[in-house]
Amino acid sequence: MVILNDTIVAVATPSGIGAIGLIRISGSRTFEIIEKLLRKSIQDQQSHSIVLRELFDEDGIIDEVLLSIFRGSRSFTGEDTLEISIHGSDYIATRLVKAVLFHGCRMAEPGEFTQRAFLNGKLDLAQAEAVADVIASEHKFAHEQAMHQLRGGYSKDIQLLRGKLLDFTSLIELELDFGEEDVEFASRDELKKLVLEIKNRVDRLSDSFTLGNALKKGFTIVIAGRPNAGKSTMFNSLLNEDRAIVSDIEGTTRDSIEELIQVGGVRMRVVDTAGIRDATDVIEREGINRTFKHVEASGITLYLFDPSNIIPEDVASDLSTLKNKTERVWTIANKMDLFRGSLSEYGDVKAEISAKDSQNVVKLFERIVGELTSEISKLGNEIVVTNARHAESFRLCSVELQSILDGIESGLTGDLLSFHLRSGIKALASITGEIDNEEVLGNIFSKFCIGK
Ligand SMILES: Nc1nc2c(ncn2[C@@H]2O[C@H](COP(=O)(O)OP(=O)(O)OP(=O)(O)O)[C@@H](O)[C@H]2O)c(=O)[nH]1
Ligand SMILES: [Mg+2]
Repeated sequence: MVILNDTIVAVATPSGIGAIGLIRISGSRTFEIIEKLLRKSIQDQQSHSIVLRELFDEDGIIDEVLLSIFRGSRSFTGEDTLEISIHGSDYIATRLVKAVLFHGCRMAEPGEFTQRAFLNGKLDLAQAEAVADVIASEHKFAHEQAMHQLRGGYSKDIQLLRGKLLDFTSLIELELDFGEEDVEFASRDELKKLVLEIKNRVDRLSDSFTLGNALKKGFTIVIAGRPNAGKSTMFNSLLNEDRAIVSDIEGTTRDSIEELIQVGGVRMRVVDTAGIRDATDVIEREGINRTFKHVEASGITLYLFDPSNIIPEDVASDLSTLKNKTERVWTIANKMDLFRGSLSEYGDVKAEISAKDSQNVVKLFERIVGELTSEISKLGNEIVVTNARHAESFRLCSVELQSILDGIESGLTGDLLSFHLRSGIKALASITGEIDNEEVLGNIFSKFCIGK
């Protein structure tokens, strides 16, 4: 339960030594409390101004600080706020926080500043969640999506769709008021058209989650294939370092190794694995088990083969094993510096590389990024869903919309249609913030950092 009457304080910068540290205070008593630490008042200072002041507690001076002043609703939280820039010392931060606590502040909960912004109507819930995503973003894709959502994202769309559904609900509920009389204010044909249109949009958003989430978290690419296919060589070439042991002995790699790379603004987790074969050695067999586990969890599995050393039938058999475990498998012919024959018997070979000379390796990864991003744009959304809570709400909404479509076909009564409409609306509304469950709200903000 959030108590908005309290005035809260938090250190917004990470602990340790830094050039500057930032302490935030928000709430109705902000200025009253800071006055207690000042010898020269800031009463006359306007909102959105910065002043240099000395702060004191009973032991004397705490620090020389800059006070950024935000009065009234024109602040991030929508209430009186001070941002105090101090010298970046944990000692000063702790002593200052102690002083304001003494005069009536309370320590902020994680995310409480943002939660206040939400409760005071400065942000909707999807935007508030985007704040956490912006802070957490470590690569271009995650950052772009988070910024987009922070600036409104699909919030406006949702309002619009909700409004349309609500209009129809009112009409249907009006019919119910007429009781016995057989009136139909809400044209079922038009309702069907509208619901179809909205369902289409909602489904596309919902579908974008699998890929959106994978891209946000770091898309996993697993390099698999028989021993000596050149997997570790490719892995090293990609990282530009001698990360994995390479040798011409079959079964060199036993344990999987993974590293993070960035290509075209997308972060990827690349995994080099133990070569697949019927191993007799216990440890090697365990390594191969791990290979399959990684394949199962992969975004894309790159199946590497050396055409000079494997017949097409064996490639086909490896591919069918892999495709039983994961959806996307790309076949890659390696050691093309040695091979002079034709690859036509090997099925759909996505790329021809020479890992040893780093030929076409980066290009292959750029192509992967290209395909992933074009898949996203094919979904036709400006923005993809990267938040699991939103994805679930879209899915629930879609289920209700389907019930309406089925209901229209089967001549479902108005009261039941209205029930499904209301449930669908509720699912949409929960994305932007109409949530009647305090626990859910608390849970969302508890994942934030303190001071945000
Ligand atoms: N000519 C040529 N040799 C390559 C190429 N890629 C890898 N090799 C050689 O093939 C041998 C096996 O390479 P690795 O990278 O260890 O193969 P691997 O697939 O990791 O093998 P395991 O770890 O045993 O599963 C090494 O001698 C590499 O130098 C290539 O593109 N061209
Ligand atoms: Mg290897």
